[in-house]
Amino acid sequence: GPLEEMSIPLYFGWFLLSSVQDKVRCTSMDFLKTLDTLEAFKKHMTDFTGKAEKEVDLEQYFEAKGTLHCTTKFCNYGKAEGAKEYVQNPAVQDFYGSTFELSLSALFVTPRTVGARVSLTEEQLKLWPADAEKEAESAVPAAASLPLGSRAHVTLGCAEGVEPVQTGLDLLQILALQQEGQQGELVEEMELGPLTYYGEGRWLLSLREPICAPACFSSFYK
Ligand code: ACK
Repeated sequence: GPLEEMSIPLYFGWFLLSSVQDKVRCTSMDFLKTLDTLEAFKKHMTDFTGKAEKEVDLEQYFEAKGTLHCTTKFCNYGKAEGAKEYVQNPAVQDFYGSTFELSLSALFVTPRTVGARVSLTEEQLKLWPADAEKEAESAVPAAASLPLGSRAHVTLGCAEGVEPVQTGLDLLQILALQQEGQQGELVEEMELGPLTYYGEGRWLLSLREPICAPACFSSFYK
């Protein structure tokens, strides 16, 4: 009935504790600030601006999207496929309200989004829907053949007019290229790790030391 549907949230996910939110935002801002000064980035600036002469200020280009979190299941108040089944998953019930340590293993930037890749542990994967990657197939055809958890990310910002659901799709696209054997172009060793360019404005910074982010498994209603 309708009451039952109302108790299902917009989404479930891990919500980064506030202390680490600031750290992650700072790291991401520093990365964007450095990236847009690099000659290699300037060379591919038209990926972002569409025009050769125009400069881009990446810190202004993306807007933040609320509290930092890693979505596990987008439920849309019960209207999304598999939402009711997800709520009934014993792991979801058992772990609701528990704190986890997420490992942020890379930062990525595209003309649409900036985000952090989350590398999930076996335990964390118990909260990951089996079809999360497959659901992205219409946008990223190779998505279904990527390992479970590949889509896990924290959205750090979106370009004007871009919805945050795009961040996970951008990540899947980069991982699909890697899986196809595209190594990307190693641009340089940054302080935080190697920076790789995958064409079409797609940049990936692998963190030499992943950021450990304590996060609470919970849900969001608007
Ligand atoms: O940045 P995100 O992971 O992308 O967090 C937000 C959150 O749910 C609230 O909008 C994500 N989201 C939105 N629509 C979908 C969808 N169809 N599939 C998966 N995640 C989604 C969005």
